[in-house]
Amino acid sequence: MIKTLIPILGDQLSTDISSLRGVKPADTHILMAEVWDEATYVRHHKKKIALVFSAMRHFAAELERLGFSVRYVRLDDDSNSGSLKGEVIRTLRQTAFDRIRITEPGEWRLREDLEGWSADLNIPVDILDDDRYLASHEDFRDWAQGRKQLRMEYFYRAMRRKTGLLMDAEGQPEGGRWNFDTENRKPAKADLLMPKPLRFDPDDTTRDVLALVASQFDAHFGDLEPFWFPVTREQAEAALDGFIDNALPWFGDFQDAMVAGEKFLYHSLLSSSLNIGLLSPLEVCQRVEMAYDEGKAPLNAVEGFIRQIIGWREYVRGIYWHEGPTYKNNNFFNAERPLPDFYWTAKTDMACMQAAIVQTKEEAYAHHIQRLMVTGTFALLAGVHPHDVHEWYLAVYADAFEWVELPNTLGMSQFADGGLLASKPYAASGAYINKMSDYCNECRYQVKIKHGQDACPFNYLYWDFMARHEAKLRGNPRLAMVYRSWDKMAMDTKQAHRESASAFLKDLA
Ligand code: FAD
Ligand code: DLZ
Ligand code: SF4
Repeated sequence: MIKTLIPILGDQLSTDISSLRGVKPADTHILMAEVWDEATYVRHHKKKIALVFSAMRHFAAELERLGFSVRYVRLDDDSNSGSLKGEVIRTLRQTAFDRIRITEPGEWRLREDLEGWSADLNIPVDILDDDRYLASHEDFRDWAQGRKQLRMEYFYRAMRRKTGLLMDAEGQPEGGRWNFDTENRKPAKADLLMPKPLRFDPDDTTRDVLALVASQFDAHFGDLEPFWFPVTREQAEAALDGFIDNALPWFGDFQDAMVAGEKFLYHSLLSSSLNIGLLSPLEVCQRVEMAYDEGKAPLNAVEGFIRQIIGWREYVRGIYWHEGPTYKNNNFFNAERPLPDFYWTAKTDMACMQAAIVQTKEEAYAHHIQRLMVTGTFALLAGVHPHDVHEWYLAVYADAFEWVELPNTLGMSQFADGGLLASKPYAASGAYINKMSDYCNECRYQVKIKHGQDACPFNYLYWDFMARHEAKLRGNPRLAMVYRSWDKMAMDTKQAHRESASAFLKDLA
C-alpha cells in the first residue's frame, strides 16, 4: 500500500479538489495547518484570517466525517513551525509516507516554493492542476497564442461556447447578443429597496477562531466583529440561494452603482466563498442560469453576472499564470508615491474614499466599482506605487488571493502593465463618481468645481495625470478625445489644474 500525504491549503476547501479525487481514505493522511507565514505574508484584514481559519476547521471536520484521517495544526499549537513546508517536514518526521500529493496553490510564491519540496524533503511530490477553474493554464495559453491583444470579451465568448452557458440550441448567444452591459449602468437611488445579504452567526468553532485572531492579530487592519461570512459549504449554498432570490434580478441594472450607507447593493458577496473553495464557479453560474430559465431574473442581470465569473474571473487567473512571477514588478508610469496613510485610517475629507475605506475596514468587502473607480482611480491619479496598491488590496479584502487580486489591481486598476489587460487607464474625474453615486452630496469638496481649495480632487488630479503621462498616453486611440479637450483648454486653466494637483499631492505626502 502506497501511503500518501495530502496537504490542503486554506483556499482549497472543496471535497472534489484534484488532490482528493480518487484517493482512498485508508491510504492517505491529510495535513491542514494554520501557519504564521500564510497569515502574515501581507497583514491580512482580521476578518479574512478568521474566515480562512474557521472555514479550514469546518472543512477538516467534514473530511473526518467522510472517513479521512486529518492532521490539523492550529496556529497556537506548541510546536507549530510557522510555515506550510515546516509542517510537512514535522509530519514526515513522525510518520513515513511514500509520496506527497497536492493541488497547485493559487500564487507564484507558494508554487515556486513547492518546486523545491521534492529535492529538499527527499520524497516524490505530485503537483496537480487546480481544475476547479474552467480554463486550465494550457487552455489560456492556447487562446492567447498569436493574439495581439488579450481582450476579456473574446476570452469570455470562448468560455460561453465551452460551458454552453446562455447558448441557444443553434449555438448562438441567448438573446442574440454576447453582452448586455449597455443596459447595466444605471445609478441607484437611496430609496430603492435594498436586499440584505444573509448573515451567519458564529458557531463554537468560529468563536474559538475569533478569540484566537483577536489575541494574535490585534495590530492587523480591520474590525473582527461582527463576523458573519459563510464558513461552510452549506452556508455558502444558502448565501447563493439568498442572492438569487433577493438581488440577482437587479444585479445587472445597478452593477456599477454606489449609494452612501449601502455597502452591498445588489452584489452577491460570493467572492470569498468561491475563492476559498466553498462554491464552484460552474455550479454558481448554472444555478443562476436556471433562475433565468425559470423566469426569476432577466437576461441582462444573468448575463452580466455569469460574465463576471466565467469571463473576468477566469480571464484574470489566466493572465496571472500566463505573465509569470515578474508580472507584479510592472510599473508603466514609474509611480513612486507611497500609499497615503488614509487608506488605513479612513481619515480623509473625500466622502467617496471615506465610504469605501470605512466599509473595507468594517466588512473586508467593497464592491467592484468602489475598488476600481474610487480607491483604485485615486491611487492611479495620485501616482501611488503599484506595489503598495497591490499589497493594500491583497491585505484588506476577504476575497483577496494573489491570482485574482494582482491582475485586477496592477493591470485593470493601475494600468501598470501598460495595457495588457485594459485598453485604457481607468482614470476619471469626479463627474463619474457623481453620476454613479450620491457621495458628492455630503462631501466637503464640490464636484462641479474644477480647481482650487474647494474643488473635487479627482477633477484636477485627472488632468494632472493626463498631462504628466502625455508621452505615454497621447497615442492611445481611446484617449484621443481627452487629449483634444486638453489641447483646447486655456493655458491658465491647465495651469490651475496642475497647481491644485501639486498642492494637494504635497499635502498628501
Ligand atoms: P459580484 O459583483 O456579485 O460579482 C460576482 C462574482 O464575479 C464575484 O463574486 C467574483 O467572483 C466575480 N468577479 C466580478 N468581477 C471580477 C473581476 N474583476 N475579477 C475576478 N472576478 C470577478 N475579486 C476577488 O475575488 N478577489 C480580489 O482580491 C479582487 N481584487 C480586486 C482588486 C481591484 C483593484 C479590483 C478593481 C477588483 C478586484 N476584484 C477582486 C474583483 C471584484 O471587485 C470582486 O470580485 C467583487 O467585488 C467581489 O464582490 P461580489 O462577490 O459581491 O461580486
Ligand atoms: C490566506 C491564508 C491564511 C490567512 N492562512 C492560511 C493558513 O494558515 N494556512 C493555509 O494553508 N492557508 C492559509 N491561507 C491561504 C493561503 O495563503 C493560500 O493557499 C495561498 O495564498 C495560495 O493561494
Ligand atoms: Fe468624491 Fe469628489 Fe464627489 Fe467628494 S466631490 S465624493 S471627492 S468625487
